[in-house]
Amino acid sequence: MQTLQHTLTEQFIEREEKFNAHNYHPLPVVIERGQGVFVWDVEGKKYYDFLSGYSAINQGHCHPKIVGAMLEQAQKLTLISRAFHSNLLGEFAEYITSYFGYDKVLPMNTGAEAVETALKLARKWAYEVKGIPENQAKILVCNENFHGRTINIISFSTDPDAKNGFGPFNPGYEVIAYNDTNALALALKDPNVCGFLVEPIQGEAGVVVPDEGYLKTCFDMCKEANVLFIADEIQSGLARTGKMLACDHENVKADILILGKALSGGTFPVSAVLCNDDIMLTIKAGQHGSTYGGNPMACKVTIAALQVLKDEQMCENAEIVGAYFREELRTINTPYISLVRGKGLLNAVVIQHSDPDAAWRLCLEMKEHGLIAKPTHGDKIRFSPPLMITKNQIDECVKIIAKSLSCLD
Ligand code: IF1
Repeated sequence: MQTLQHTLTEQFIEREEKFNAHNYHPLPVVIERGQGVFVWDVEGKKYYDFLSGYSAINQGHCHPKIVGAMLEQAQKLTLISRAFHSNLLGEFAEYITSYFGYDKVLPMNTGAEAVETALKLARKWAYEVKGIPENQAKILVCNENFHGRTINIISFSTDPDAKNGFGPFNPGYEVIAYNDTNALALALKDPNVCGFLVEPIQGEAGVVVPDEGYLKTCFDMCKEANVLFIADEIQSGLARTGKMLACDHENVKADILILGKALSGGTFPVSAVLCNDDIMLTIKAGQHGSTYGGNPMACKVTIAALQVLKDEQMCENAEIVGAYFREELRTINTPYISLVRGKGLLNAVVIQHSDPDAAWRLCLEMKEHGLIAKPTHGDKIRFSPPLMITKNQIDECVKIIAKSLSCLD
């Protein structure tokens, strides 16, 4: 019978593939419910979620305080647009600016939109404050970056999959090597450079942690050159790496801070750009915006999501449990893990095997044992569970990972 009748999972996947674009290659698991560190598939099987919606679910699935804030506001007012004021935008703006220590915030929705906003701010600042000649501003970015998927952002991507076939591309960017202060020093010689956009830890590249001191040195060099240090903390921020921001590990306060993902605890798209008045006030009425940016639900949900990070000490837990997790991973006796790296609960392992599909096969096997994770760049697997995961749960997860590795024998 099983050969004729499709499983429930197969039915869901078939329908999705028939009607939805094929712009992803997901693991064959169909999730219908989540709570905290766990999700359940349509067959009722329970899993540890080791992707956390690419770090949007730092606070865990369906956090009652975040969902509660959303439901309460959804029954009152969802959207009014920025054509009018809402009673919540000021409260949100005061809360988030004092939380991160900036004069102003500009709310958007997706991460890519927030990155675009930061780039626009840097250019406006270049012309109005720094005095760069019109249309000459240049922004430095890093090799192997990931900042989103708009045509402008992929214009400076170095990933052929993300970029190829979508030209023509936008000018105004220069790609330099990541984790290389000499490359930055050289590029900063151009007086038309106005900004340096950087991920404190490169996520998509496979959780690449730069050398200690890199961010601080870059920041100081940017200051010296009167260039804005722009931190994309969309993935690395909001307690993920054991500090509220990954830049906090080096006491760097970015000139422009970009946040997204976990800002809404995975409920719906909320992003934001923070900076001081000398930069933010270069954008005037009518020069930038978004229909949903700063909507009342986003305001309420974001305050709740940020509050949960502090109330539940998620930085501390990510730091302690993350270090424990890497230690335990390194004790696994296997020839197939060549490297364990990361910070806090943003981690990855590099799989070493003659089969180029080994990381994918391992993810399939872990799924069978109740843990879902996804390979990136072929041979790396990202391990980034929700931030309230406990040491006991980590013990169980490390057992699952260790047991699953035998599928590669
Ligand atoms: C996809 C990665 C994660 C980001 C940083 C901006 C954005 C992202 C540092 C854009 C988004 C996501 C998007 C998702 C895969 C993904 C990802 F593997 F590509 F790198 F998280 F690890 N800056 N990252 O990581 O935010 O517009 O998506 O809200 O595009 O497939 P967005």
